Amino acid sequence: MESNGAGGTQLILFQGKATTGQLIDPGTFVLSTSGWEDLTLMAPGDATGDGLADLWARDDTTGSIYQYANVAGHPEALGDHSKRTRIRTGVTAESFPVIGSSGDTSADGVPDLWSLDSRHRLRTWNGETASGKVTSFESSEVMGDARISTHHWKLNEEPGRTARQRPHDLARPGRHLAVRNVPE
Ligand SMILES: [Ca+2]
Repeated sequence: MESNGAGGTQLILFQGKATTGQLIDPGTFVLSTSGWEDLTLMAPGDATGDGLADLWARDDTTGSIYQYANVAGHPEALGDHSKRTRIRTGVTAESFPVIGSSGDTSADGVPDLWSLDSRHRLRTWNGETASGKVTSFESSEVMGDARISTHHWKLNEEPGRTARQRPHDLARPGRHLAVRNVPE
């Protein structure tokens, strides 16, 4: 998304070039020349079952989330406001300041949505499909609270004891840390 030079915003596509790994091949496409103000863009991957990457956009004020379905050979469909479909309501920027999609995070093959809400909790919404296309989401689930650590070391135990926190909880799976309080 960038300024369109007339006080608005336009949507740009950077194409990847397989031989160099660079994102410009041979240039950029303007997919849509206006109407991208106040939208947060998300990349869910393929949300419509045709193998092409689609686009989601959240209207930060109303909280509606729209799906812009890609069309083979016509990437400008990703910027066509007239053909977008609304797949969620009520996810406003005020209540859900940070929002995004990392594709399918629930391992059912359907892309999902995540957010850090205004109370700093990580929430996810599992995508739901009709005829192979995302049309809605399940109710959100709270996955964690960014303000509270899930593990901590107890530093007030008696000397010579192993820490009560099992070491592998804090290390990578399969790695064991030999952590003991130092005897006096
Ligand atoms: Ca999913």
